[in-house]
Amino acid sequence: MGIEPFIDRTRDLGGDLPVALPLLSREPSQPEPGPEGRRKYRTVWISDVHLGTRGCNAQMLIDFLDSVDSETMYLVGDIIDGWRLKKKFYWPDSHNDIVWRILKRAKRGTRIVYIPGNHDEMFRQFTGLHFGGVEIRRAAFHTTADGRRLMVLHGDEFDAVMLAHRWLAFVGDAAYTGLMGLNRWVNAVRQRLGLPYWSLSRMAKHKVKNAVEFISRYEEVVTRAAGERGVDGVVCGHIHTAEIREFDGVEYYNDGDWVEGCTALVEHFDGRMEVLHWPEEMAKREAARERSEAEAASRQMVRAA
Ligand SMILES: [Mn+2]
Repeated sequence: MGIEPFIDRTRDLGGDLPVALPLLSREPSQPEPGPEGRRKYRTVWISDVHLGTRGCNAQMLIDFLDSVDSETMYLVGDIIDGWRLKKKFYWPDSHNDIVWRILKRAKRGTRIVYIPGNHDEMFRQFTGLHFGGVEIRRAAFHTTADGRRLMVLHGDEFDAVMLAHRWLAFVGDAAYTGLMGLNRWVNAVRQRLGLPYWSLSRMAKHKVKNAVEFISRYEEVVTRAAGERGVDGVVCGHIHTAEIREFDGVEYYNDGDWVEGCTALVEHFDGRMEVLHWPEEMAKREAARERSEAEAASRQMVRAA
């Protein structure tokens, strides 16, 4: 089955903009450091941030945005969780800080393409429009530095095709919310103990056979559909599982999420693609800082002796 019927599907979504919009003009609560000294990539893809929910690891995403820059940035859906916001308003300053940083980035000249997902589908009605330098698209085509053509879409287009959507049923239900709560609690304790972030749900998913099968099937369905479309690969999000793989010569990229794994997909200036696991990047940076501090201390000791 091709992707076309899903992309061209239009729906009457009504006019319910998230209540969060008026907050965008506020200054950030955490001042943004200057863009100099950031790691620069040609392209960055992030998705499934779920702003407006407690599950969002906002602090880690702020750290990512303050450490990484790119020429183009794709927001691959489920950035703001409109479903949850409608039920219960939850919008801490850190979530505002993220929106502020993204808009600031657009102002500085980064090309930002926002492809709404199923949780922020209220933005799909604005497809083709620009807001504060952010382009809203239903899907996009990206050409890498080495000339590969990639189709970029959120990925919920395939929910209807995935007949055995056991994992998605799980994602939607209370068990998932409970697991996320446990994940937050475990990490609060770990942080107090000075331990790095660790994703409980990521481990759980790898242990549950059904989840593993679902993810693998999803990856294949999406990639085959993209292959029929004649592109070299596809970039999506939606299933909260970062991955780089290939099916019959067609590439599959998933940028993961900022609820569980805290990952981004990046394209280097030579076209090489990589998944950045931000908790690991933060731990590496912390270790390097400790090492240099220890070296400085030992140098001082030598000097004193
Ligand atoms: Mn989604």
